[in-house]
Amino acid sequence: MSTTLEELAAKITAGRAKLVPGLVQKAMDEGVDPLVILNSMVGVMDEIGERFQRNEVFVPEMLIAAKAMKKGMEVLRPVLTDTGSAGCGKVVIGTVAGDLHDIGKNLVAMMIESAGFEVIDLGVDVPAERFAEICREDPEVHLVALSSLLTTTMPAMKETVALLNAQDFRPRIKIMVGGAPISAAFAEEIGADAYTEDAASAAAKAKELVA
Ligand code: B1M
Repeated sequence: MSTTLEELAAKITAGRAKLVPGLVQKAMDEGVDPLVILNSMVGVMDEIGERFQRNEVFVPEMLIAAKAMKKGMEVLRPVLTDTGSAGCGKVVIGTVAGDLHDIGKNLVAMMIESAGFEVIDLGVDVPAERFAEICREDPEVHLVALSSLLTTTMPAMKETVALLNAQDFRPRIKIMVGGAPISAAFAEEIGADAYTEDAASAAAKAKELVA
């Protein structure tokens, strides 16, 4: 008999979005740690990415699985972001221009929020100037968090950091970057202040940067 997590993985893979929230809730009711549930769902996306690379699934399958995972994250969100406070200041987050991936960015936003920040989420495919505009308009923004999942959008991340680095407000903000193709070396090369590998370390780094 399959466990709830196995059933959850199967439903995400099949893109059965309506069934996913109930299974996430069931796993929680059975006492499974929410972080274990989250990691299990992330593992499903990794598996789908590998199958995509082997031409075993295509964009529509990736898309429906992503939608199903997002439904599951809605159930986990209140559990993972239980502080509700905004004592650490404001963070602007977004996926850079040309890039539509938002699951990782949403996770980073959730973790940063639960670390006590107010998060302004600009969404996906965000032009460089939009990040600059928000920082210019809101003096309470002290951190900009940029996500990129595609090697082809790494140049957009570079352009965004370059634009932010050229602004008068630059001394007031820190810039943090991340996403699967990003590395600490790339972050340094483009003039960002920090790189982190995952959502949990992004939240810890955010606190460190604005302390
Ligand atoms: Co796309 N896709 N995709 N995709 N997709 C990848 C990224 C890919 C690796 C798949 C593969 O080939 N194995 C590949 C990129 C290859 C490359 O560039 N090297 C790829 C491709 C090629 C594409 C298209 C070009 C496909 C096509 O059209 N031919 C296309 C591009 C569209 C575009 O953006 N312009 C495309 C489209 C899509 C969908 C729209 C169908 C869908 C996204 C839906 C959505 O996000 N709403 C999708 C999906 C789902 C994936 C995979 C399967 C899963 C991504 C995901 O959500 N992972 C992905 C394969 C994979 O990642 N294994 C793939 C789970 C998520 C929790 O992890 O986002 O890595 P991740 O986030 C992590 C860390 O990276 C980090 O923390 C997060 C959590 O711990 N992190 C940060 C992320 N941002 C951070 C910021 C930080 C710090 C850490 O600080 C600010």
